[in-house]
Amino acid sequence: MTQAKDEIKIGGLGASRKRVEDNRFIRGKGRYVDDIVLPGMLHMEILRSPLAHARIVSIDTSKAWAIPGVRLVLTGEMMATRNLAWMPTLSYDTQAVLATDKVRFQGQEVACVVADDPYIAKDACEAIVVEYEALPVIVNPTQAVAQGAPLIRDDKDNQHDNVIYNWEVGDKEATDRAFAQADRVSKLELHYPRSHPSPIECCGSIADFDRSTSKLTVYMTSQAPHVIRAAVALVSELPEHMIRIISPDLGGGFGNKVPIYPGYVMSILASILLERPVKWIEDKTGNLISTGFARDVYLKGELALRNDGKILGVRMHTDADHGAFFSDAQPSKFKIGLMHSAFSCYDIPAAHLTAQGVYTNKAPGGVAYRCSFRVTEAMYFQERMVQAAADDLGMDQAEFRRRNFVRDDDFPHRTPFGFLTDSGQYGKCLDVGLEAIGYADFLREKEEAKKRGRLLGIGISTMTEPLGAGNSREYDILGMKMFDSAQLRVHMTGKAILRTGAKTQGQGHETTWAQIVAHELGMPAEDILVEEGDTDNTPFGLGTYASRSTPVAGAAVAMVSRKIRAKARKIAAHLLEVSEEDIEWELGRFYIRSSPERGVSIQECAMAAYSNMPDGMEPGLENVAYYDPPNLTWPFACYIATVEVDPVTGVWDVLRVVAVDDCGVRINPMVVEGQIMGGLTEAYAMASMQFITFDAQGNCVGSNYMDYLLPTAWETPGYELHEVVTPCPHHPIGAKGIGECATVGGPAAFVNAVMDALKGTGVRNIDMPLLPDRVYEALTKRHDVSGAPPVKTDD
Ligand code: MCN
Ligand code: CUM
Repeated sequence: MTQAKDEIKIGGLGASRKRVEDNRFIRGKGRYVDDIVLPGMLHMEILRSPLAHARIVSIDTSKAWAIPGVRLVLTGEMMATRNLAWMPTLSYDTQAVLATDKVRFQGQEVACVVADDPYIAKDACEAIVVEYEALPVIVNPTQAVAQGAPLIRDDKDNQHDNVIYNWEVGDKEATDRAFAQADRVSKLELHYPRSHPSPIECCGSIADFDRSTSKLTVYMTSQAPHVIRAAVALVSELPEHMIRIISPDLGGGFGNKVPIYPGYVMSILASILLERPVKWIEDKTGNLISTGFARDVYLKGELALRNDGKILGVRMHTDADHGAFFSDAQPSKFKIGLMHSAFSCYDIPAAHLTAQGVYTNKAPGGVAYRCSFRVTEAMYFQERMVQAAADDLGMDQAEFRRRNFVRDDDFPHRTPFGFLTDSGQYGKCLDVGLEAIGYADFLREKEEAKKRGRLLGIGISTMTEPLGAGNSREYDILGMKMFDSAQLRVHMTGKAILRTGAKTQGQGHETTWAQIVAHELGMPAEDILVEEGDTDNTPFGLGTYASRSTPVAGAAVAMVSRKIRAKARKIAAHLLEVSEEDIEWELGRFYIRSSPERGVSIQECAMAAYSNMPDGMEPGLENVAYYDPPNLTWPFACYIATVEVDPVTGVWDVLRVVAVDDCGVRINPMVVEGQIMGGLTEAYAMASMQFITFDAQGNCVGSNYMDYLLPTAWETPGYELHEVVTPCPHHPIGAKGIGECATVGGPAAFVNAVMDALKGTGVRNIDMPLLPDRVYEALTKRHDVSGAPPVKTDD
């Protein structure tokens, strides 16, 4: 007799199953792009521009060609003969693969060398002589739109200034009316500085074109291999079925590995020209100065307030610095990503957002780094504005939020900018957080401390964020609709292989997807192998970013499992010799309703699918599901930090951090907690120490880990995690995304805490990172401190 399975024991939903991928990672057995060595493989290195804006007068490659072991030297001029000097970006712009006319940012790709080993290639790059004629440099949006500003994109026919777009959303008239009725208006100006995902593994690719089969195989650090395959097919004129993109193990992505970079394109062309595999591995500085920047957005925000604390309306204007090419990977419709998800957790009658995007002489970027398309900026701006408004009204931070929250019985709720949120318990999350931090006690302690000259502060950040694009009606990238997929093949002996269109970079999909199958089919999670990242062997999907894997691919995993179960039910009826209607399901087992002791396990059904199927049934137990979600998922988070600021030095220490996350049903609580802790650490890093900016000449300050700091265990504060569960009403297992919540909501908690400590000094804002000298300047000079470039440098 078979028995229903204990879900936690078999590693199903809610089991804190150890991550199966860690078996190989902690043994040093991960297989990353750079671990792959192909016969006859050559190595590519890139020569980058030292200047931020300059005309290229000449490039002399003769000395490089003369170095023994050099196989190919590519310049923009040579790329142009193949129509590949420029490539399309994921935001309908163009980006130089190798510069032809001008260089437009420091670190831009100017030439590349392919050689027998990477050292020869590097030496040969240094032997290339480039003559530049320097041009005036633009490093911020104000300079970009100033009278007489040099035109950065003179390569584009209809581009007469440095503006990329003007975009707006919301109801201007209604918002104007709300402001006219307001008792007071609270204003704030902020800059969310550039930051960088800086995964441990940089970007890289190995292109392997085989002339005999006409097949192009590319091993690539990509979070979205299927999108890359389609893009390569469209640009290269190679047929799509002859392109195979393989993303092996990734040493973190964090958004850095979504876009298409020139290095990938050059390695592909080099392999086609040389008919040899060509490997390109970016170095750390190359990674930091040229790929995958995030943020760099300015905000002018206004809240229309009633004296009782009700927010009547919100106005936001953002200026986004996109660098020299508009290369954001984001849904086509939304020029400033999902910035308009701001204020979604608050019940605000009217809102209007305008956005302008500009070119500057900086590396392209914007949307990357745990952001779900600019949601990171949206929530930072939101929560800084909310704190400033509460202070302006003289109201308690927590009470002001509570008064404006969307209530539990108000769902579905239309947000001020038009999204539809469907579930949440915002007040409860806040209560859990306040209770955990001991809010009232801390406020008393703070007042006491103040009398003795100590500056304590508490910062709250509450937000709901949209994770998991699509639906496909509204979300597409370059016309590719956003949905995802899963394919499940159950073998004869009841073991299975699951493949999805997503691509894990460290999030643990190999562990958690198997748990969804275990939940749906009652097979032990350890019997399910999960594979992702090889476009030849996985169903089409849009990849992993915007925390879309659980909301979309994860849903597809549940749906394909249900298809398998439906077929297994027919087989069970056949085995039990009853009609299908008489069959009941419990975890891992079908049984006869009228005699529950007579049943068959899912494994027995699997065996029968290959050995004893009913007459007329197609053999095998295999299926695929494509999933187009009806809506985004809307997790909620409440992060609270307490700090102490040293008034003598401006140094601030984190005392405690409390996090309350509601990501719906948790597949693997341990993995979720890992996501939250990692995200909070990134939030703390951005708030406190990460500094990547530019001087007036466009030199990137922060191009190495001496200047751009990653927090170690030593600096990282401890976190106290709490959970609230509001299942997602439309997701098959009730899950919402979690991968970015803490990075998105975290920064405002830290900054708000420091600003709270400075309350009463008249300082409204210090831009991130809150370096001690900035805090000190604000404290002593009693003015706001901006972190916008250009920074002063010593020379
Ligand atoms: N999960 C869960 N229960 C939920 C939600 C999620 O158990 N209710 C699990 C999932 O099964 C998955 C993990 O948590 O194993 C993250 O799931 P999800 O929120 O769906 O996010 P994605 O898998 O789509 O990951 C993307 C997200 C993004 S966009 C960035 S950026 C980021 C992040 O994940 N990059 C990361 N977290 C990262 N973590 C690591 N280690 N490395 C990165 O590069
Ligand atoms: Cu925008 S970083 Mo994640 O979405 O890959």
